[in-house]
Amino acid sequence: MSDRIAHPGLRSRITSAEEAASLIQNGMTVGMSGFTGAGYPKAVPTALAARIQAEHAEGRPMRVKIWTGASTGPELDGALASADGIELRLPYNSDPIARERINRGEMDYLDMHLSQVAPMAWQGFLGKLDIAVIEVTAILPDGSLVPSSSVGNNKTWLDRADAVILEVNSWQNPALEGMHDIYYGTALPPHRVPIPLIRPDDRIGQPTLLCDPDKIVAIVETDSPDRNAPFTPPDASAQAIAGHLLEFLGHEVKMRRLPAKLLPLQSGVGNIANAVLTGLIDGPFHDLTAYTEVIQDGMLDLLDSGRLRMASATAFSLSPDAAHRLNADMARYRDRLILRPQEISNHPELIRRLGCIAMNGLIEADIYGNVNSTCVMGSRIQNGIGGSGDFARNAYVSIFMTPSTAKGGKISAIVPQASHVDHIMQDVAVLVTEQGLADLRGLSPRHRARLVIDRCAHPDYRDALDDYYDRALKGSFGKHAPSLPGESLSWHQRFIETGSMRP
Ligand code: 0RQ
Repeated sequence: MSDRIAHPGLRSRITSAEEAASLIQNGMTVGMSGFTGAGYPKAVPTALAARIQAEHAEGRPMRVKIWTGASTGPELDGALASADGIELRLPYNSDPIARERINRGEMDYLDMHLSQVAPMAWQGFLGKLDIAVIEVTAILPDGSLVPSSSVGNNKTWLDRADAVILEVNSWQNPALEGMHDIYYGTALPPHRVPIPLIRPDDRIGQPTLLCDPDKIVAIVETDSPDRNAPFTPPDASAQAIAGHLLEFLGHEVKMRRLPAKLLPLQSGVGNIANAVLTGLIDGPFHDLTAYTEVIQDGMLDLLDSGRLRMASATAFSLSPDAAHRLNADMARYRDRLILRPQEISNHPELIRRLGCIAMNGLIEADIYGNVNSTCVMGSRIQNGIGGSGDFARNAYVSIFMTPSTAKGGKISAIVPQASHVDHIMQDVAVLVTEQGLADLRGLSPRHRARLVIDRCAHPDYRDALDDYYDRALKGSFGKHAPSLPGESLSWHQRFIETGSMRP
Protein backbone atom coordinates (compact mmCIF):
# COMPACT_ATOMS: atom_id res chain seq x y z
CA MET A 1 0.00 0.00 0.00
CA SER A 2 1.27 3.44 -0.90
CA ASP A 3 2.19 5.88 1.86
CA ARG A 4 0.38 8.51 -0.18
CA ILE A 5 -2.91 7.58 1.50
CA ALA A 6 -2.24 9.07 4.92
CA HIS A 7 -5.82 9.29 6.20
CA PRO A 8 -6.20 6.14 8.34
CA GLY A 9 -9.96 5.75 7.83
CA LEU A 10 -9.71 5.91 4.05
CA ARG A 11 -7.14 3.10 3.68
CA SER A 12 -9.91 0.54 4.00
CA ARG A 13 -11.51 1.86 0.80
CA ILE A 14 -8.57 0.82 -1.39
CA THR A 15 -9.79 -1.56 -4.05
CA SER A 16 -9.17 -2.68 -7.64
CA ALA A 17 -10.07 -0.58 -10.69
CA GLU A 18 -12.57 -3.29 -11.70
CA GLU A 19 -14.34 -3.14 -8.30
CA ALA A 20 -14.44 0.65 -8.48
CA ALA A 21 -15.78 0.60 -12.06
CA SER A 22 -18.54 -1.80 -11.03
CA LEU A 23 -20.02 1.07 -8.96
CA ILE A 24 -20.82 2.94 -12.18
CA GLN A 25 -24.17 1.96 -13.66
CA ASN A 26 -25.80 2.33 -17.07
CA GLY A 27 -27.13 5.87 -17.62
CA MET A 28 -25.10 7.50 -14.84
CA THR A 29 -23.40 10.87 -15.19
CA VAL A 30 -19.72 10.64 -14.29
CA GLY A 31 -17.53 13.68 -13.59
CA MET A 32 -13.90 12.82 -14.33
CA SER A 33 -10.74 14.80 -13.71
CA GLY A 34 -8.46 15.66 -16.62
CA PHE A 35 -7.39 18.63 -18.69
CA THR A 36 -5.28 18.51 -21.91
CA GLY A 37 -3.98 15.05 -21.23
CA ALA A 38 -2.97 15.82 -17.64
CA GLY A 39 -4.38 14.54 -14.36
CA TYR A 40 -7.10 12.32 -15.81
CA PRO A 41 -7.98 8.97 -14.17
CA LYS A 42 -6.33 6.09 -16.02
CA ALA A 43 -7.34 2.76 -14.45
CA VAL A 44 -11.05 3.16 -13.66
CA PRO A 45 -12.09 4.42 -17.15
CA THR A 46 -10.15 1.55 -18.76
CA ALA A 47 -11.89 -0.98 -16.47
CA LEU A 48 -15.22 0.72 -17.13
CA ALA A 49 -14.69 0.43 -20.90
CA ALA A 50 -13.95 -3.30 -20.52
CA ARG A 51 -17.11 -3.74 -18.46
CA ILE A 52 -19.20 -1.83 -21.03
CA GLN A 53 -17.82 -4.06 -23.77
CA ALA A 54 -18.73 -7.16 -21.77
CA GLU A 55 -22.26 -5.83 -21.15
CA HIS A 56 -22.70 -5.09 -24.87
CA ALA A 57 -21.48 -8.60 -25.74
CA GLU A 58 -24.28 -9.95 -23.53
CA GLY A 59 -26.78 -7.76 -25.38
CA ARG A 60 -27.28 -5.38 -22.45
CA PRO A 61 -27.21 -1.61 -22.99
CA MET A 62 -24.64 0.43 -21.10
CA ARG A 63 -23.57 4.02 -21.75
CA VAL A 64 -22.67 6.90 -19.45
CA LYS A 65 -22.47 10.68 -19.65
CA ILE A 66 -18.93 11.96 -19.19
CA TRP A 67 -18.04 15.42 -17.87
CA THR A 68 -14.37 16.45 -17.56
CA GLY A 69 -12.21 19.56 -17.38
CA ALA A 70 -11.19 19.45 -21.03
CA SER A 71 -9.46 16.80 -23.20
CA THR A 72 -8.10 13.68 -21.47
CA GLY A 73 -6.19 10.66 -22.77
CA PRO A 74 -6.64 7.40 -24.68
CA GLU A 75 -7.33 5.44 -21.48
CA LEU A 76 -10.41 7.60 -20.87
CA ASP A 77 -11.98 9.15 -23.99
CA GLY A 78 -10.36 6.70 -26.40
CA ALA A 79 -11.25 3.56 -24.44
CA LEU A 80 -14.82 4.61 -23.62
CA ALA A 81 -15.55 5.85 -27.15
CA SER A 82 -14.12 2.63 -28.65
CA ALA A 83 -16.50 0.66 -26.44
CA ASP A 84 -19.41 2.87 -27.57
CA GLY A 85 -19.82 3.69 -23.88
CA ILE A 86 -20.36 7.45 -24.06
CA GLU A 87 -23.87 8.81 -24.47
CA LEU A 88 -22.90 12.47 -23.95
CA ARG A 89 -19.52 14.14 -23.62
CA LEU A 90 -18.79 17.66 -22.34
CA PRO A 91 -17.11 20.21 -22.41
CA TYR A 92 -14.09 19.59 -24.73
CA ASN A 93 -12.69 16.64 -26.64
CA SER A 94 -9.61 16.12 -28.79
CA ASP A 95 -9.57 12.32 -28.84
CA PRO A 96 -9.66 11.06 -32.46
CA ILE A 97 -11.89 8.03 -31.74
CA ALA A 98 -14.45 10.12 -29.84
CA ARG A 99 -14.24 12.78 -32.59
CA GLU A 100 -15.14 10.19 -35.25
CA ARG A 101 -18.12 8.96 -33.23
CA ILE A 102 -19.36 12.51 -32.68
CA ASN A 103 -19.03 13.31 -36.38
CA ARG A 104 -20.84 10.09 -37.34
CA GLY A 105 -23.74 11.20 -35.13
CA GLU A 106 -23.28 8.27 -32.72
CA MET A 107 -22.33 10.30 -29.65
CA ASP A 108 -23.72 13.59 -28.32
CA TYR A 109 -21.22 16.32 -27.60
CA LEU A 110 -21.79 19.56 -25.73
CA ASP A 111 -18.96 21.94 -26.65
CA MET A 112 -18.82 24.60 -23.90
CA HIS A 113 -16.84 27.67 -22.80
CA LEU A 114 -14.55 26.13 -20.19
CA SER A 115 -15.16 28.88 -17.62
CA GLN A 116 -18.89 28.17 -17.68
CA VAL A 117 -18.87 24.45 -16.90
CA ALA A 118 -18.57 24.64 -13.09
CA PRO A 119 -21.09 27.50 -12.71
CA MET A 120 -23.57 25.63 -14.92
CA ALA A 121 -23.13 22.47 -12.90
CA TRP A 122 -23.89 24.48 -9.74
CA GLN A 123 -26.90 26.09 -11.38
CA GLY A 124 -28.21 22.58 -12.02
CA PHE A 125 -28.65 23.12 -15.78
CA LEU A 126 -26.56 20.09 -16.63
CA GLY A 127 -28.51 17.66 -14.46
CA LYS A 128 -27.41 15.49 -11.56
CA LEU A 129 -23.84 14.29 -11.11
CA ASP A 130 -23.92 10.71 -9.88
CA ILE A 131 -20.27 9.93 -9.36
CA ALA A 132 -16.87 11.61 -9.61
CA VAL A 133 -13.66 9.84 -10.62
CA ILE A 134 -10.72 12.06 -9.71
CA GLU A 135 -6.97 11.52 -9.95
CA VAL A 136 -4.97 12.96 -7.03
CA THR A 137 -1.31 12.95 -6.01
CA ALA A 138 -1.94 12.08 -2.37
CA ILE A 139 -4.50 11.97 0.44
CA LEU A 140 -3.26 13.90 3.50
CA PRO A 141 -3.84 12.77 7.12
CA ASP A 142 -6.80 15.18 7.47
CA GLY A 143 -8.43 13.71 4.35
CA SER A 144 -7.71 16.72 2.10
CA LEU A 145 -6.48 15.90 -1.39
CA VAL A 146 -3.30 17.00 -3.15
CA PRO A 147 -4.35 17.62 -6.77
CA SER A 148 -2.27 16.15 -9.60
CA SER A 149 -1.10 17.73 -12.88
CA SER A 150 -4.40 19.46 -13.63
CA VAL A 151 -7.16 21.01 -11.53
CA GLY A 152 -9.93 21.54 -14.11
CA ASN A 153 -13.39 21.07 -12.59
CA ASN A 154 -12.28 18.72 -9.78
CA LYS A 155 -13.42 20.98 -6.96
CA THR A 156 -16.92 21.14 -8.43
CA TRP A 157 -17.15 17.41 -9.23
CA LEU A 158 -16.05 16.53 -5.66
CA ASP A 159 -18.66 18.90 -4.22
CA ARG A 160 -21.54 17.96 -6.52
CA ALA A 161 -21.21 14.19 -6.94
CA ASP A 162 -23.20 11.79 -4.77
CA ALA A 163 -20.18 9.45 -4.56
CA VAL A 164 -16.46 9.77 -5.25
CA ILE A 165 -13.83 7.36 -6.58
CA LEU A 166 -10.22 8.50 -6.20
CA GLU A 167 -7.21 7.34 -8.19
CA VAL A 168 -4.02 8.01 -6.24
CA ASN A 169 -1.30 8.10 -8.88
CA SER A 170 2.25 7.64 -7.57
CA TRP A 171 3.65 8.67 -10.98
CA GLN A 172 2.62 12.23 -10.05
CA ASN A 173 5.40 14.03 -8.23
CA PRO A 174 4.70 14.46 -4.47
CA ALA A 175 6.42 17.84 -4.72
CA LEU A 176 3.31 19.06 -6.57
CA GLU A 177 1.96 19.70 -3.07
CA GLY A 178 1.81 23.45 -2.61
CA MET A 179 1.64 24.38 -6.31
CA HIS A 180 -2.16 24.54 -6.48
CA ASP A 181 -4.46 27.37 -5.43
CA ILE A 182 -8.02 26.14 -4.89
CA TYR A 183 -10.46 29.00 -4.37
CA TYR A 184 -13.61 28.14 -2.45
CA GLY A 185 -15.19 31.62 -2.57
CA THR A 186 -17.39 31.27 -5.65
CA ALA A 187 -21.16 31.41 -5.24
CA LEU A 188 -24.25 31.76 -7.38
CA PRO A 189 -26.09 35.08 -7.76
CA PRO A 190 -27.32 36.91 -5.77
CA HIS A 191 -24.52 35.87 -3.38
CA ARG A 192 -21.59 36.32 -5.78
CA VAL A 193 -18.75 38.61 -4.68
CA PRO A 194 -15.67 39.89 -6.55
CA ILE A 195 -12.86 37.36 -6.83
CA PRO A 196 -9.92 38.86 -4.89
CA LEU A 197 -7.23 38.21 -7.48
CA ILE A 198 -5.40 41.35 -8.60
CA ARG A 199 -2.16 39.96 -10.09
CA PRO A 200 -1.45 36.64 -11.85
CA ASP A 201 0.77 35.53 -8.95
CA ASP A 202 -1.82 36.12 -6.22
CA ARG A 203 -2.80 33.06 -4.21
CA ILE A 204 -6.39 33.43 -3.04
CA GLY A 205 -7.29 29.89 -1.96
CA GLN A 206 -5.74 26.81 -0.39
CA PRO A 207 -3.31 24.18 -1.73
CA THR A 208 -5.64 21.18 -1.43
CA LEU A 209 -9.07 19.96 -2.54
CA LEU A 210 -11.72 19.21 0.06
CA CYS A 211 -13.99 16.16 -0.01
CA ASP A 212 -16.35 14.70 2.54
CA PRO A 213 -14.63 11.35 3.41
CA ASP A 214 -18.05 9.69 3.74
CA LYS A 215 -18.63 10.20 0.00
CA ILE A 216 -15.44 8.36 -0.99
CA VAL A 217 -16.62 4.90 -2.03
CA ALA A 218 -13.40 3.55 -3.56
CA ILE A 219 -9.71 4.38 -3.84
CA VAL A 220 -7.57 2.90 -6.60
CA GLU A 221 -3.79 3.08 -6.59
CA THR A 222 -2.07 3.69 -9.93
CA ASP A 223 1.40 4.44 -11.25
CA SER A 224 0.80 5.70 -14.79
CA PRO A 225 2.12 8.63 -16.79
CA ASP A 226 -0.03 11.38 -18.22
CA ARG A 227 -0.59 11.45 -21.98
CA ASN A 228 2.48 13.55 -22.75
CA ALA A 229 2.57 13.94 -26.53
CA PRO A 230 5.99 14.33 -28.16
CA PHE A 231 6.80 17.84 -29.26
CA THR A 232 7.31 18.71 -32.94
CA PRO A 233 9.65 21.66 -33.39
CA PRO A 234 8.00 24.74 -34.97
CA ASP A 235 7.96 24.63 -38.80
CA ALA A 236 8.74 27.59 -41.09
CA SER A 237 5.12 28.76 -41.11
CA ALA A 238 4.88 28.76 -37.29
CA GLN A 239 8.17 30.65 -37.10
CA ALA A 240 6.94 33.26 -39.58
CA ILE A 241 3.72 33.74 -37.57
CA ALA A 242 5.74 34.09 -34.37
CA GLY A 243 7.97 36.66 -36.10
CA HIS A 244 4.99 38.84 -37.14
CA LEU A 245 3.50 38.60 -33.68
CA LEU A 246 6.70 39.54 -31.84
CA GLU A 247 7.17 42.52 -34.16
CA PHE A 248 3.59 43.59 -33.37
CA LEU A 249 4.16 43.33 -29.61
CA GLY A 250 7.37 45.36 -29.92
CA HIS A 251 5.50 48.00 -31.91
CA GLU A 252 2.73 48.18 -29.29
CA VAL A 253 5.33 48.79 -26.57
CA LYS A 254 6.95 51.51 -28.70
CA MET A 255 3.55 53.16 -29.20
CA ARG A 256 3.00 52.90 -25.39
CA ARG A 257 -0.12 50.82 -25.86
CA LEU A 258 1.52 47.98 -23.92
CA PRO A 259 3.98 48.16 -20.99
CA ALA A 260 7.58 47.06 -21.60
CA LYS A 261 6.98 43.82 -19.67
CA LEU A 262 3.77 43.31 -21.68
CA LEU A 263 0.60 42.08 -19.94
CA PRO A 264 -0.20 38.53 -18.73
CA LEU A 265 0.08 36.15 -21.66
CA GLN A 266 -2.51 33.54 -22.59
CA SER A 267 -1.42 31.05 -25.16
CA GLY A 268 -3.17 28.10 -26.78
CA VAL A 269 -1.31 24.84 -27.32
CA GLY A 270 0.38 23.52 -30.47
CA ASN A 271 3.15 24.30 -32.85
CA ILE A 272 2.47 28.01 -33.39
CA ALA A 273 1.94 28.82 -29.71
CA ASN A 274 5.23 27.11 -28.88
CA ALA A 275 7.02 29.06 -31.62
CA VAL A 276 5.71 32.33 -30.16
CA LEU A 277 6.79 31.40 -26.64
CA THR A 278 10.20 30.26 -27.87
CA GLY A 279 10.51 33.51 -29.85
CA LEU A 280 9.94 35.51 -26.68
CA ILE A 281 13.12 33.98 -25.21
CA ASP A 282 15.23 35.98 -27.67
CA GLY A 283 12.91 38.99 -27.72
CA PRO A 284 13.34 42.29 -25.88
CA PHE A 285 10.75 41.63 -23.14
CA HIS A 286 11.63 40.85 -19.51
CA ASP A 287 9.73 40.09 -16.32
CA LEU A 288 6.82 38.52 -18.23
CA THR A 289 3.85 36.78 -16.60
CA ALA A 290 1.28 34.32 -17.93
CA TYR A 291 -2.36 33.99 -16.93
CA THR A 292 -3.41 31.13 -19.12
CA GLU A 293 -5.09 27.76 -19.33
CA VAL A 294 -2.25 25.37 -20.03
CA ILE A 295 1.48 25.28 -19.37
CA GLN A 296 3.21 23.82 -22.41
CA ASP A 297 6.86 23.20 -23.33
CA GLY A 298 7.44 26.73 -24.59
CA MET A 299 6.20 28.18 -21.31
CA LEU A 300 8.69 26.04 -19.36
CA ASP A 301 11.50 27.15 -21.71
CA LEU A 302 10.48 30.76 -21.14
CA LEU A 303 10.59 30.24 -17.37
CA ASP A 304 14.02 28.61 -17.64
CA SER A 305 15.29 31.53 -19.72
CA GLY A 306 14.43 33.90 -16.89
CA ARG A 307 12.21 35.97 -19.21
CA LEU A 308 8.99 34.64 -17.67
CA ARG A 309 8.64 35.44 -13.98
CA MET A 310 5.67 33.17 -13.25
CA ALA A 311 2.74 31.39 -14.89
CA SER A 312 -0.79 30.67 -13.68
CA ALA A 313 -2.88 27.97 -15.42
CA THR A 314 -5.17 25.03 -14.72
CA ALA A 315 -3.09 22.22 -16.23
CA PHE A 316 0.17 21.06 -17.75
CA SER A 317 0.37 19.92 -21.36
CA LEU A 318 3.94 18.77 -21.81
CA SER A 319 6.04 16.53 -24.03
CA PRO A 320 7.65 13.52 -22.26
CA ASP A 321 10.99 15.40 -22.22
CA ALA A 322 9.49 18.52 -20.66
CA ALA A 323 7.47 16.45 -18.14
CA HIS A 324 10.74 14.76 -17.13
CA ARG A 325 12.42 18.15 -16.74
CA LEU A 326 9.54 19.45 -14.62
CA ASN A 327 9.46 16.35 -12.42
CA ALA A 328 13.22 16.39 -11.89
CA ASP A 329 13.09 19.95 -10.57
CA MET A 330 9.52 20.33 -9.26
CA ALA A 331 10.47 22.04 -6.01
CA ARG A 332 12.13 24.88 -7.93
CA TYR A 333 9.29 25.27 -10.47
CA ARG A 334 6.64 25.10 -7.72
CA ASP A 335 7.32 28.66 -6.59
CA ARG A 336 6.77 30.06 -10.05
CA LEU A 337 3.79 28.02 -11.25
CA ILE A 338 0.22 28.07 -9.92
CA LEU A 339 -2.54 25.65 -10.98
CA ARG A 340 -6.12 26.81 -10.31
CA PRO A 341 -9.65 25.55 -10.99
CA GLN A 342 -10.62 26.30 -14.60
CA GLU A 343 -13.47 28.55 -13.49
CA ILE A 344 -10.70 30.81 -12.09
CA SER A 345 -7.95 30.32 -14.73
CA ASN A 346 -10.53 31.20 -17.42
CA HIS A 347 -12.71 33.62 -15.45
CA PRO A 348 -13.96 36.52 -17.63
CA GLU A 349 -13.81 38.99 -14.71
CA LEU A 350 -10.16 38.14 -14.04
CA ILE A 351 -9.09 38.05 -17.69
CA ARG A 352 -10.65 41.49 -18.25
CA ARG A 353 -9.11 42.92 -15.05
CA LEU A 354 -5.61 41.55 -15.69
CA GLY A 355 -5.72 42.60 -19.35
CA CYS A 356 -4.48 39.35 -20.86
CA ILE A 357 -2.85 39.17 -24.28
CA ALA A 358 -4.79 36.24 -25.76
CA MET A 359 -3.18 34.17 -28.53
CA ASN A 360 -5.27 31.34 -29.97
CA GLY A 361 -5.38 29.14 -33.05
CA LEU A 362 -8.24 28.98 -35.54
CA ILE A 363 -9.67 26.81 -38.28
CA GLU A 364 -10.80 29.62 -40.56
CA ALA A 365 -11.49 33.35 -40.48
CA ASP A 366 -13.58 35.32 -42.91
CA ILE A 367 -12.59 38.58 -44.54
CA TYR A 368 -14.21 40.53 -41.68
CA GLY A 369 -12.36 38.59 -38.99
CA ASN A 370 -15.18 36.38 -37.74
CA VAL A 371 -13.41 33.25 -36.51
CA ASN A 372 -14.32 29.57 -36.68
CA SER A 373 -12.31 27.58 -34.09
CA THR A 374 -14.29 24.38 -34.05
CA CYS A 375 -16.22 23.11 -37.10
CA VAL A 376 -14.51 22.10 -40.35
CA MET A 377 -16.77 22.97 -43.31
CA GLY A 378 -19.28 24.27 -40.78
CA SER A 379 -20.29 20.87 -39.42
CA ARG A 380 -17.38 18.57 -38.58
CA ILE A 381 -16.16 19.15 -35.04
CA GLN A 382 -12.39 19.29 -34.70
CA ASN A 383 -11.93 19.80 -30.93
CA GLY A 384 -14.11 22.47 -29.36
CA ILE A 385 -14.10 26.11 -28.34
CA GLY A 386 -12.11 25.31 -25.17
CA GLY A 387 -10.97 28.45 -23.43
CA SER A 388 -10.61 30.49 -26.60
CA GLY A 389 -13.93 32.30 -26.10
CA ASP A 390 -13.28 32.99 -22.41
CA PHE A 391 -10.05 34.74 -23.34
CA ALA A 392 -10.91 36.26 -26.73
CA ARG A 393 -13.90 38.26 -25.55
CA ASN A 394 -12.25 39.54 -22.38
CA ALA A 395 -8.62 40.03 -23.44
CA TYR A 396 -6.79 43.34 -23.66
CA VAL A 397 -5.70 42.30 -27.15
CA SER A 398 -7.29 39.23 -28.72
CA ILE A 399 -4.99 37.65 -31.30
CA PHE A 400 -5.85 34.69 -33.55
CA MET A 401 -3.20 32.91 -35.58
CA THR A 402 -3.14 30.24 -38.30
CA PRO A 403 -1.28 29.11 -41.39
CA SER A 404 -3.05 30.74 -44.37
CA THR A 405 -3.91 27.34 -45.90
CA ALA A 406 -4.69 23.83 -44.65
CA LYS A 407 -4.55 20.33 -46.15
CA GLY A 408 -1.60 20.99 -48.45
CA GLY A 409 -3.07 24.21 -49.84
CA LYS A 410 -6.45 22.72 -50.79
CA ILE A 411 -8.18 24.83 -48.12
CA SER A 412 -7.86 28.58 -47.61
CA ALA A 413 -8.01 29.59 -43.95
CA ILE A 414 -9.27 33.01 -45.11
CA VAL A 415 -12.70 32.62 -46.68
CA PRO A 416 -15.50 34.92 -47.90
CA GLN A 417 -17.70 33.81 -45.02
CA ALA A 418 -16.86 31.60 -42.02
CA SER A 419 -18.87 28.38 -42.25
CA HIS A 420 -19.38 28.49 -38.45
CA VAL A 421 -18.62 31.35 -36.07
CA ASP A 422 -17.19 30.91 -32.57
CA HIS A 423 -15.69 34.40 -32.22
CA ILE A 424 -17.51 37.32 -33.75
CA MET A 425 -15.43 40.05 -35.37
CA GLN A 426 -15.89 42.28 -32.29
CA ASP A 427 -13.84 39.71 -30.32
CA VAL A 428 -11.00 39.50 -32.84
CA ALA A 429 -8.46 42.33 -32.66
CA VAL A 430 -5.53 40.89 -34.58
CA LEU A 431 -5.30 38.16 -37.20
CA VAL A 432 -1.93 36.62 -38.11
CA THR A 433 -0.85 34.13 -40.76
CA GLU A 434 2.62 33.36 -42.13
CA GLN A 435 1.79 35.96 -44.83
CA GLY A 436 1.44 38.82 -42.38
CA LEU A 437 -0.52 40.46 -39.58
CA ALA A 438 -3.76 42.44 -39.76
CA ASP A 439 -4.40 44.83 -36.85
CA LEU A 440 -8.18 45.16 -37.05
CA ARG A 441 -8.73 47.37 -34.01
CA GLY A 442 -10.80 50.42 -34.71
CA LEU A 443 -11.62 49.41 -38.28
CA SER A 444 -15.08 49.16 -39.83
CA PRO A 445 -15.97 45.92 -41.60
CA ARG A 446 -15.10 47.27 -45.05
CA HIS A 447 -11.63 48.35 -43.93
CA ARG A 448 -11.15 45.04 -42.12
CA ALA A 449 -11.92 43.09 -45.31
CA ARG A 450 -9.24 44.80 -47.42
CA LEU A 451 -6.62 44.40 -44.70
CA VAL A 452 -7.38 40.72 -44.03
CA ILE A 453 -7.18 39.87 -47.74
CA ASP A 454 -3.98 41.89 -48.31
CA ARG A 455 -2.10 40.85 -45.19
CA CYS A 456 -3.32 37.36 -44.28
CA ALA A 457 -4.62 35.46 -47.34
CA HIS A 458 -2.36 33.08 -49.25
CA PRO A 459 -1.37 34.46 -52.70
CA ASP A 460 -3.07 31.43 -54.34
CA TYR A 461 -6.44 32.63 -52.97
CA ARG A 462 -5.93 36.41 -52.82
CA ASP A 463 -7.24 37.22 -56.32
CA ALA A 464 -10.38 35.12 -55.78
CA LEU A 465 -11.04 36.88 -52.47
CA ASP A 466 -10.50 40.32 -54.05
CA ASP A 467 -12.82 39.37 -56.90
CA TYR A 468 -15.52 38.17 -54.49
CA TYR A 469 -15.21 41.28 -52.33
CA ASP A 470 -15.28 43.68 -55.32
CA ARG A 471 -18.49 42.10 -56.56
CA ALA A 472 -19.96 42.06 -53.01
CA LEU A 473 -19.23 45.79 -52.73
CA LYS A 474 -21.41 46.31 -55.81
CA GLY A 475 -24.12 43.69 -55.42
CA SER A 476 -24.61 43.32 -51.67
CA PHE A 477 -28.07 43.88 -50.13
CA GLY A 478 -26.45 46.21 -47.56
CA LYS A 479 -23.04 47.85 -47.77
CA HIS A 480 -22.06 47.68 -44.07
CA ALA A 481 -20.46 44.23 -44.28
CA PRO A 482 -20.91 43.40 -47.98
CA SER A 483 -21.75 39.80 -48.79
CA LEU A 484 -23.25 37.67 -51.54
CA PRO A 485 -25.19 34.98 -49.65
CA GLY A 486 -25.65 32.81 -52.73
CA GLU A 487 -21.87 32.59 -53.15
CA SER A 488 -20.21 33.21 -49.80
CA LEU A 489 -20.16 29.53 -48.74
CA SER A 490 -19.49 28.17 -52.24
CA TRP A 491 -15.80 27.64 -51.42
CA HIS A 492 -16.78 25.16 -48.72
CA GLN A 493 -19.28 23.45 -51.01
CA ARG A 494 -16.58 23.10 -53.66
CA PHE A 495 -14.25 21.49 -51.13
CA ILE A 496 -16.98 19.04 -50.05
CA GLU A 497 -17.66 18.11 -53.70
CA THR A 498 -14.13 18.14 -55.17
CA GLY A 499 -11.70 17.92 -52.22
CA SER A 500 -10.35 21.41 -52.91
CA MET A 501 -11.45 25.02 -52.45
CA ARG A 502 -9.44 26.07 -55.50
CA PRO A 503 -11.65 27.49 -58.25
O1 0RQ B 1 -5.82 18.41 -39.02
O2 0RQ B 1 -4.66 16.87 -37.53
O3 0RQ B 1 -5.94 16.02 -39.49
O4 0RQ B 1 -3.79 17.26 -39.83
O5 0RQ B 1 -7.07 20.99 -38.00
O6 0RQ B 1 -4.63 22.05 -37.16
O7 0RQ B 1 -2.78 23.40 -38.11
O8 0RQ B 1 -2.26 21.45 -36.55
O9 0RQ B 1 -3.28 23.63 -35.75
O10 0RQ B 1 -3.09 22.25 -33.62
O11 0RQ B 1 -3.10 24.80 -33.67
O12 0RQ B 1 -5.17 23.47 -34.14
C1 0RQ B 1 -8.22 25.58 -34.17
C2 0RQ B 1 -8.01 23.11 -34.16
C3 0RQ B 1 -6.00 24.53 -34.55
C4 0RQ B 1 -7.00 24.48 -32.27
C5 0RQ B 1 -7.34 24.42 -33.80
C6 0RQ B 1 -6.99 20.96 -39.41
C7 0RQ B 1 -5.52 20.66 -39.70
C8 0RQ B 1 -5.24 19.64 -38.64
C9 0RQ B 1 -5.19 20.97 -36.47
P1 0RQ B 1 -4.99 17.03 -38.97
P2 0RQ B 1 -3.15 22.57 -36.92
P3 0RQ B 1 -3.58 23.51 -34.20
C10 0RQ B 1 -6.77 27.50 -25.19
C11 0RQ B 1 -7.50 27.79 -26.42
C12 0RQ B 1 -9.93 25.67 -30.07
C13 0RQ B 1 -9.57 25.56 -28.61
C14 0RQ B 1 -8.70 26.70 -28.16
C15 0RQ B 1 -8.24 24.40 -31.39
C16 0RQ B 1 -6.04 20.15 -37.46
O13 0RQ B 1 -6.32 25.67 -32.00
O14 0RQ B 1 -8.76 23.33 -31.13
O15 0RQ B 1 -8.39 27.63 -28.89
N1 0RQ B 1 -8.76 25.57 -30.93
N2 0RQ B 1 -8.30 26.70 -26.92
O16 0RQ B 1 -5.36 20.18 -41.00
C17 0RQ B 1 -9.96 22.05 -42.44
C18 0RQ B 1 -9.35 24.27 -42.10
C19 0RQ B 1 -8.40 23.81 -41.13
C20 0RQ B 1 -8.33 22.43 -40.89
C21 0RQ B 1 -6.89 23.47 -39.62
N3 0RQ B 1 -9.48 25.56 -42.37
N4 0RQ B 1 -10.10 23.35 -42.70
N5 0RQ B 1 -9.11 21.55 -41.54
N6 0RQ B 1 -7.39 22.26 -39.96
N7 0RQ B 1 -7.50 24.42 -40.33
C22 0RQ B 1 -5.93 26.24 -25.23
C23 0RQ B 1 -6.72 25.05 -24.79
O17 0RQ B 1 -7.90 25.02 -24.89
C24 0RQ B 1 -5.97 23.95 -24.26
